[in-house]
Amino acid sequence: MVFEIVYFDHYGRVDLVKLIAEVANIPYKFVGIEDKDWKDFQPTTRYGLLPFVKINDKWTLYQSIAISRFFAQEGEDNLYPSDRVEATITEEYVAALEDAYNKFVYATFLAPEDRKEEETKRLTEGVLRSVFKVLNAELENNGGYLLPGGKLTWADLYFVEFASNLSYYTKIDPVTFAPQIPKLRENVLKHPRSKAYLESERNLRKSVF
Ligand SMILES: N[C@@H](CCC(=O)N[C@@H](CS)C(=O)NCC(=O)O)C(=O)O
Repeated sequence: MVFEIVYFDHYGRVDLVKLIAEVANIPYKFVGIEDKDWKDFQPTTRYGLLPFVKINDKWTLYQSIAISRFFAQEGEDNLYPSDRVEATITEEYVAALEDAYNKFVYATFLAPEDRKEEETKRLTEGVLRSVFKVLNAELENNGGYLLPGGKLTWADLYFVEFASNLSYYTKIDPVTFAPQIPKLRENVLKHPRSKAYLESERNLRKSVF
């Protein structure tokens, strides 16, 4: 079964989904929609937003976090912990990252031009600072992983991918907010499938981090 991941034909929010699919060894095909085709394509989507994944003929799954969780649960290497407490802790971290990610999207892409600077300041002095501080402390305690025991989870992949989105789309340096991010990146690169993907043409960021 090859899952079809549909997003715009560039780097962005879907890259967490792709990274998890790669690390979890989920077979997928990426379909990139060109910006010029979006107006006609949008009404065919459930929420008017991308990404989505065609799971099978009957089921198309939307929402990047739901897709990421599904792939982490379905695939190899226990990216979604089987222990209920550990899984719930990763849910907390993913939800906290999502709070910050949504504010990053607003400040960077959606806010009116004349408010972007102020919204970016609100982001960096508010939720980004507080969430990255908490997660940085966990990385520090756990040798560059969010959970104890050297276990890579979907929450680590979200953190590393969000940091890359910040570096790619803004002037914000995520490492100033979470100095342990280089250690996390090192750990992510220790996973052979993650390294192979990040160095491949399939990585539309075209740089490892
Ligand atoms: N909560 C959704 C958000 C999806 C979303 O905002 N997608 C943006 C691209 S990153 C989009 O489709 N924008 C097109 C538009 O607003 O017309 C998810 O995580 O999948």
